[in-house]
Amino acid sequence: MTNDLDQLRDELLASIDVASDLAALETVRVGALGKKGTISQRMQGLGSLPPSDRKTFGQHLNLVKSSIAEAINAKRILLESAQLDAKLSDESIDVSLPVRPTELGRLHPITQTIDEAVAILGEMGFVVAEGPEIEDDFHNFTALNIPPEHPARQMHDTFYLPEKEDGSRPVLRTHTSPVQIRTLEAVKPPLRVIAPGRTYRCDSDMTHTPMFHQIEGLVIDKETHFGHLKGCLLNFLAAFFEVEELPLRFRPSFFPFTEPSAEADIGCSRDGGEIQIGGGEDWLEILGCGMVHNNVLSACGIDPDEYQGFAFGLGVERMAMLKYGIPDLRTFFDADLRWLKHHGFMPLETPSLVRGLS
Ligand code: 2NL
Repeated sequence: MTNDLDQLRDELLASIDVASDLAALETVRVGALGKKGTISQRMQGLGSLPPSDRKTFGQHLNLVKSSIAEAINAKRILLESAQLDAKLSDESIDVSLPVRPTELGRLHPITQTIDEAVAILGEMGFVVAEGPEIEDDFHNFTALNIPPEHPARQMHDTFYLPEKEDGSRPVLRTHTSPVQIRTLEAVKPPLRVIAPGRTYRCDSDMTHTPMFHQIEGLVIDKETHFGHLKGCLLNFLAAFFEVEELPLRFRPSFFPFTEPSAEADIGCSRDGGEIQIGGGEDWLEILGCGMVHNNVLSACGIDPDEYQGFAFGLGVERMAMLKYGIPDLRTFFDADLRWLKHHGFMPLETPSLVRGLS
C-alpha cells in the first residue's frame, strides 16, 4: 500500500512537471486534491482500514498530500511569472517609431489659439494662473468693484447656482478676472499673470454662446503705467497675427475694475469683404483694457499708494475667428468632426515664437 502511495506521488509530481500552463496545472490539482481527487479519495478510505494500519498510512498520506500541494504551488508561481513575462514582452511598444501618418485627431482652434497666446505671453514673462469655474460673489464681482446693483449681476447675464446654507449663491464665473483676484490675494507683487479659460454668461444668439473663452492679463509693479500696457499689447498682437507693423489705437471706455479704461483697435483693411490684419485704412476692435482700479487693489489687500498696474481681457473665439477666417461663432461648439478636420490643428505642431505659431 505504501509503495502504491509512492507511485501515486511520483505520477502526480511528473504530471505537475509537464503541466505547461495554468489550466493544465489546475486539472492536475483537481484530479489529486479536488473532492473526488486521487488523494482525497484515499483520505476518505482511511476510515475503513484496520486501526493498526491507519496511523502509519495516514501519516504517509499526509506527507504525500503536502508535498503535492507544495509542488503545485511552486509550479503555479513559475507559470504565473512566465505568463506575466510573455504579456509584458507581447505588449511592449517601440516609442522611437515615427508617428503614424494616418493620425486623425485635431486640436480645436480654441485650444490652438490659447496655446499660441500662452507661448507669446510666456516669452514676455507672464505665467499662467488657473482657478475654479464655480465662483463666489466676492471673487467674481465685489472684489472687482462691481456693485450689487450692477447690471452684470442680473439674473439674465449671470448663471446663478442654488443658494447655499449660509444664504450665499455661487455663480459660474462671468470672466476669468476672479482668477486674477485670487492671484492678487495670494502673491505679493510684482507679478505678471495670464488667466485663460472658460467663462459663462446667460446669453445665446448669432454672436454669443453661453460658454466662451477669455484670456486676461495682469501686471502689477510699483511704476507700471499705461505706456507699458501699450507696448505689451503691441508686442503681443503683432506676434499673434504674425505681422511686422501693426497700427494700434485706444478709445476711452468703461469697466468697473479699471480706471482709466480703454478699448484697443488694430489697423486692418477690408478689401472685398475680407479682413486683412496689419496696415490699411480701417480699424478693428480687438480687446478691452485699463489701469487696475484702486478699489480692486485694496480689496485684495494691496496698497494702491505703493503698487499700480494694468490689465486686459480678450475673447478667444473672436481672436480665433479673425486669425483663422472662421466666419460663424456657433460652429465652434457644434462638435462637427468635418469642421474640426478643416479648421483643427495637428497635435504635435506646438506653437512657439521660434518654430512659428500656426
Ligand atoms: C473685455 C475686457 C477686461 C480686465 C478685463 C481686470 C482684472 C483685474 C483687475 C482689473 Cl483682476 N481688470 N481685467 C480689465 C479690462 C478689461 O476685459 O472686453 N474682455 C473681453
